[in-house]
Amino acid sequence: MCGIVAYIGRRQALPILIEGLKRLEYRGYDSAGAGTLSGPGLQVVKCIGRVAALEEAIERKGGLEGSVGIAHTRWATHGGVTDFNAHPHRDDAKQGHGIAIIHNGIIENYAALKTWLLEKGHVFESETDTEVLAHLIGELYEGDLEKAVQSALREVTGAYAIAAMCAKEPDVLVVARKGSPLMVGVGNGEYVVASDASAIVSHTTQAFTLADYTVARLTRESFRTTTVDNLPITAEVRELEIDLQEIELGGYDHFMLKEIHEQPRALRTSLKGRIDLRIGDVKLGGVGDIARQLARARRVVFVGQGTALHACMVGTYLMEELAKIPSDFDFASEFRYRNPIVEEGTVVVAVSQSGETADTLAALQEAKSRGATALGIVNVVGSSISRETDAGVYLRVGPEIGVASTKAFTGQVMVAAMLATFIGRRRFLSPDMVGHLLREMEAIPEKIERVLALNDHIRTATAKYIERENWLFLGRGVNYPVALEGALKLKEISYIHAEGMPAAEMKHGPIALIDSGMPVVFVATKNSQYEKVLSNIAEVRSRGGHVIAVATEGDEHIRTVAEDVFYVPDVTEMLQPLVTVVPLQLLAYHAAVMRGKDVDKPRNLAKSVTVE
Ligand code: UD2
Ligand code: GLU
Ligand code: MG
Repeated sequence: MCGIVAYIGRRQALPILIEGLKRLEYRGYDSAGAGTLSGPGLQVVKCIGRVAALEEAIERKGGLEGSVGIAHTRWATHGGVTDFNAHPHRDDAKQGHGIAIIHNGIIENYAALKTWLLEKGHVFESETDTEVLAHLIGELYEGDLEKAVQSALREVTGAYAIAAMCAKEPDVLVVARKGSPLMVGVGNGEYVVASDASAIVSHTTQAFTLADYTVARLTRESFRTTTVDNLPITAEVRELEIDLQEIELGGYDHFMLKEIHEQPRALRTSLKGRIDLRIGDVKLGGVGDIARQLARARRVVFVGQGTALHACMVGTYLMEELAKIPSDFDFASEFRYRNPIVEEGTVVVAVSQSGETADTLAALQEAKSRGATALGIVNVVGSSISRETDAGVYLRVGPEIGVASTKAFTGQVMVAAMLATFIGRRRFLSPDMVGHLLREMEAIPEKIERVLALNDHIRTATAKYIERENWLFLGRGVNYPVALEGALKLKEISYIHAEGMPAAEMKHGPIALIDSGMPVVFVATKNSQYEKVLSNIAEVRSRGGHVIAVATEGDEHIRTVAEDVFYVPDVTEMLQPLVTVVPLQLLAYHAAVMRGKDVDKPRNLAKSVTVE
């Protein structure tokens, strides 16, 4: 991480690079830089801060000329956030060949390589692993950039997406990847390379994704792809499926707000063609071929991180309740390193919006190597996780730009619900029960629309507590992950301290935190645990906490015990997270806006976490 844009063509590169970086801004970063090749040779400008700061720095230097260029947003892993550590990095300022590279990812063996290069007399300007790779390419350069990149990458372990250019070969751009995402847009006499499609679609909708260990050599006229061992491989150019409207704000103040409001439409698209009320069944093209294998599964393990982990947790409730298969969830980062037990009949489901989450990808690979059936619940088509899985189901919720995940969460829960119903139908669920579930699923988008209508009410209620630095979010059963998600949303964008937990757990310690006026958010909808939640509410009230409740429409009693109530339509218990999470998304959004925070680009966070 975090963002790469590169261009070779007949136009001036700079405006295309800057526009691309802005499209990738949502991924989160701490510094930015750009370089171009032109008459005077290689020029590089880089600095910490926003892309806007980079634009100013470039202006001060009198611009960047040339129709070949590379640009980068950095999310520092090796070396602090400084101008020197920003990319592009050069092979060697004094004795180099005029090579410059940008890199996303981590070169794990950079220290050994650096020692070797230092012995050869190389002088480094930064503390990054990336500069080591730049010098290595320079060291191995014998007049052919493509060959030098291939040779260097054969020496490297870790993850990378890179773009490289060389003043001695002003009409060539070389890009490569292993582990970190990279895509090449194929235009007319030009190529636009980027970490994801959002920086490409305004130029061309034809593109190919690089497979791991692939190097692409691009000139204005043509391209070729090879492995790092220089074996030719074919790249499949296909039509990109996103349109520009999906990645623009369209009148909303922030992508997060736009994406919260997109949920009804996104879920309709996700459901489309996948549920069949007529025959009472779910049709999941992505897992049709292994339906029998899934029906015989002995255990399902969901793995993910962050918001996706919360969707995993809901997934276990759904899978046990609807498919009656013992299910667990785990942080992918924990699963992969704890020598996980994978037995005959274990299905591992990797959940990730981007499909690039490094820990989730690695957990999946670990599970596969131990014989698990690997499924993916992923948004980005063609992403690393979707390619590593045996089968899976795409969310189809459209690109998610806001760093705080919203529509991907509801998309993941909806897909998990469809998957559990699909498997359940092949085990114990009768067509009638399935029919009931499918009608409930179909009604969800309209119910979310009703929750969205509460926007102003939620803003007003949030304003009352905006000075508060500590919040609790409590829920039970299938709404317990929703409490965790509500707390995560609040902390990640407003930097308010919030904790989520099962409502009953409060008594085992956290209740000590409750003092007069502390906001405590309960998911208190009508379901099998409603009465229990009411008791927990009473416990909070008697200690002076302010109760904010997400409750079922028509529940008048709740008004007598909660300061603020956000009413959501009645939904069958197992699907409640799809509506109960929405008021909590809006609450977090308004809290962040009121506190003057940068909602779409929260500090220290990245959209797609491609490092461990
Ligand atoms: C597929 C097409 C859709 C339409 C439809 C017609 C794609 C992406 N989708 O949708 O455009 O033509 O068929 O029936 O072309 N997969 C994984 N891992 C994952 C996610 C998906 O392996 O994490 C595989 C999945 O097993 C399937 C393919 O990707 O082979 C497409 O998955 P999907 O969920 O889009 O499938 P479907 O049938 O809804
Ligand atoms: N590891 C490199 C660095 O720290 C690249 C980080 C990134 O992917 O932005 O500079
Ligand atoms: Mg996240």
